[in-house]
Amino acid sequence: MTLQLAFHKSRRQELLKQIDKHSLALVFGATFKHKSYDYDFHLKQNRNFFYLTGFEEPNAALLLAPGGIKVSAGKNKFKNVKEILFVQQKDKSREVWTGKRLGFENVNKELGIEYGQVNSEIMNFLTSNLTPQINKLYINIPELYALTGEMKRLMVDFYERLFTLTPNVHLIDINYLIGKLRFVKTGYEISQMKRSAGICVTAFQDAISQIGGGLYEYQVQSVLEYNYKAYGAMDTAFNTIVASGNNACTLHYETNQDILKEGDLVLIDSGCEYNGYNSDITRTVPVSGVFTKEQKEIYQLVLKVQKDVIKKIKPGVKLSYLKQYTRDALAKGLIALKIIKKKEEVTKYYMHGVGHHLGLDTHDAVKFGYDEKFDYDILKAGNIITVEPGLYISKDSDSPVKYRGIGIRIEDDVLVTKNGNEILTASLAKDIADLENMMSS
Ligand SMILES: [Mn+2]
Repeated sequence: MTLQLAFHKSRRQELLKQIDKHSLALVFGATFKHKSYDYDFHLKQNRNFFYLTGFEEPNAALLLAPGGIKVSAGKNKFKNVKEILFVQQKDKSREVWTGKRLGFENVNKELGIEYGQVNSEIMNFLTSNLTPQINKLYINIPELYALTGEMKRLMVDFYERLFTLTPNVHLIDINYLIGKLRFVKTGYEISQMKRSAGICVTAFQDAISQIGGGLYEYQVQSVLEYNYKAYGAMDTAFNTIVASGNNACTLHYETNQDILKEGDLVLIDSGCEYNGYNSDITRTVPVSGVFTKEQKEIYQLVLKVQKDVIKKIKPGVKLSYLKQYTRDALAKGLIALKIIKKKEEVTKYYMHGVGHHLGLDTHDAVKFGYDEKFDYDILKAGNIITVEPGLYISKDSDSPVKYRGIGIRIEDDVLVTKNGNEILTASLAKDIADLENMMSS
């Protein structure tokens, strides 16, 4: 069994431990989403389903049964299994158009999942195994209601059955439990995240070294995304942001249609997805290759806060503390530069948190909260988070005129280790002198 398949198996085993013995758990994979006329968006496998299976085909579902399910094991023979993967029927004529299908016969051999069945059998299995002894049913409920195509048709009866089921069975959303597992990354996951971060760094180095006045924002984007693919990342982690000048003050600017102007800064926030795992980097650099005095002042403030926050990261530290620290430190700096008078005004120029968990999702779907009553506020070894303070002084703001139109964010990906942390994106320059060198060569 490959490292990756062993990882997915270990995740199923962990989840089986977390759910009630008298329960069934059903996790749906992704189905196609319509884009226009007769074509769909590129299929994005559901992240929780991927976490448990590594299987990339649409129209699949995983059934977990801690108490076991009796399945056929050849002529007049039966066995008990805890994992069944339902997959698309093999179909030679469809496969000519849409590619090879694994087929239920190959599920065990190819994925290491105990038992495979064709997806049209889901309702049969549910009906015969939802016995009176089963009192909990775990489902990824949002995905159940977002099903399309053949899976929707297969599950229509189930929607109606829920009316008569729910008085007897606790219906529980399983995404919460999987999110708990995803909070701490395994060794295998950390190795994938490092690879993803490495590709992202290489792409940024190439893009930054090509920046100059007259380029369009989308051309910078294309250098990044070319490199992602060229180095084996299958996808972008999210829509790439290349925001020059005042555009940087729109936090999720992603139209990328403007031209880079000498004298402006350009903020680049982008990431790739390598084998399912995401990186997320932001760098802000001068279009001309040299920072102006005012740009330097704001940049140094953001950079110092970013470095100080990273120094504080170790197990036991609260994310809410890091967020508060960032806000206070940026406020202090803005007061010193006479951009604000009172600490509370910092939210005019800094309106987001300091970071987020990162993994199979860019804003990783793990149990998460800045509220101190959540345990998940406390960082643990194996967490991977971003650290991304920023300041956005829009043209329309009432700051001193010389600072208007400056938007800066600096973001790195950080692994929490036993004794501190490791910056996965450390090899990408962020000090002013290093960036200016990189852009002049
Ligand atoms: Mn981010």
